[in-house]
Amino acid sequence: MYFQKARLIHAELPLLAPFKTSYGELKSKDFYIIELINEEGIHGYGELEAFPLPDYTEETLSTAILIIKEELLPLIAQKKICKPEEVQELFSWIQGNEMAKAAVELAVWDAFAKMGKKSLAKMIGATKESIKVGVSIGLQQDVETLLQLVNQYVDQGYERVKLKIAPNKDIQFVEAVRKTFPKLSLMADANSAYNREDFLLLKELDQYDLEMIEQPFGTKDFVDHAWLQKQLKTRICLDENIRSVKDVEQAHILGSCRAINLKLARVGGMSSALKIAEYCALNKILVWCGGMLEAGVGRAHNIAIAARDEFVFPGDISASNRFFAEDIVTPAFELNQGRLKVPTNEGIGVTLDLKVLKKYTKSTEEILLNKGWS
Ligand code: OSB
Ligand code: MG
Repeated sequence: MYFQKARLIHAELPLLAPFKTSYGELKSKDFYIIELINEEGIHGYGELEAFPLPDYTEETLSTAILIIKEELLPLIAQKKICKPEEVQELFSWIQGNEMAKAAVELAVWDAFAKMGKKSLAKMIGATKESIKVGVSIGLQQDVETLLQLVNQYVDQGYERVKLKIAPNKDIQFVEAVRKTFPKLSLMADANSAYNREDFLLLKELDQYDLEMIEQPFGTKDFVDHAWLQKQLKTRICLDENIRSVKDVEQAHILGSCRAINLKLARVGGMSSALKIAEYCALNKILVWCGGMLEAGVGRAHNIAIAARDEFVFPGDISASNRFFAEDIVTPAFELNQGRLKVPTNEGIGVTLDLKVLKKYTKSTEEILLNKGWS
């Protein structure tokens, strides 16, 4: 496959409510859609999921779009691509920049699935027709507001609830939710807000029958997480630490965690994610699909991988209306008895809703890629 043109669509969707974590707050979802068009006129789509600030990981929207324009698209432009697995190799000399790589690589996967007239889910070996999903709830002002929200999401059918926690917004909040919902599948995500000195507090969380505690320590703290995991009965789940299958191997050998939040964007795309899912299944690490407040294109990619057999635990893949008044794809993703349907149409299985997209588009840039193929 030769790609002839790329289109970079910069859009910003307002969030229905601000999303607050231990490191900051988002009021809107600012993102790019990377559209690649091949010689047969097939369009592949990827979503650039980096955030505006380098607070979740090092990348930002501006650094990622720069890497895409200056490094990744020229690599794509120079080469006939015979299968999507080649892209990871093609990009491998570039250190880091996983979200930039993923946005382009996932567009290539979509194009290949469409060329083969298969859904992306089928193409990557997924078998499920629908997937169980959970919801991630940001930090709230007070316990009452949080309880109301949990109640609302449980009523809507979400089977698993993740609470963001941060110093002084932890035990009290987790305890209240656990008391009110004794049977709920519940977990907490700290986004690196703690360190070894918070041991007693983290040990206290051990009593609330949580599914897991996600990323309590720093984004490079494999040893500290291993130290903590040995002293907790609750699973530790790593998110920010994991950028590749090598990181998962390191975590496994050190005993840093018993679960992995797998995000396509954070690990550089589908090829890397598939390796991680397989490694986790083989080594009995619970692997599940995380989220980045994605718009519809990113959400569609998440659903495809979450439809594989390794993913038994509900992902952070809520319906489009959990975050947005309207989504940029059609059909939008709807919750049905705690599940989302896995699209069966070709590729990601949804198409851009151009009317909605246009309303939220800030700029569009077209880049010609046919500059001498080899
Ligand atoms: O840590 O998983 C996280 C959102 C933005 C950045 C990091 C995280 C999250 C979430 C939301 O938890 C997951 C979702 O998209 O539903
Ligand atoms: Mg997380």
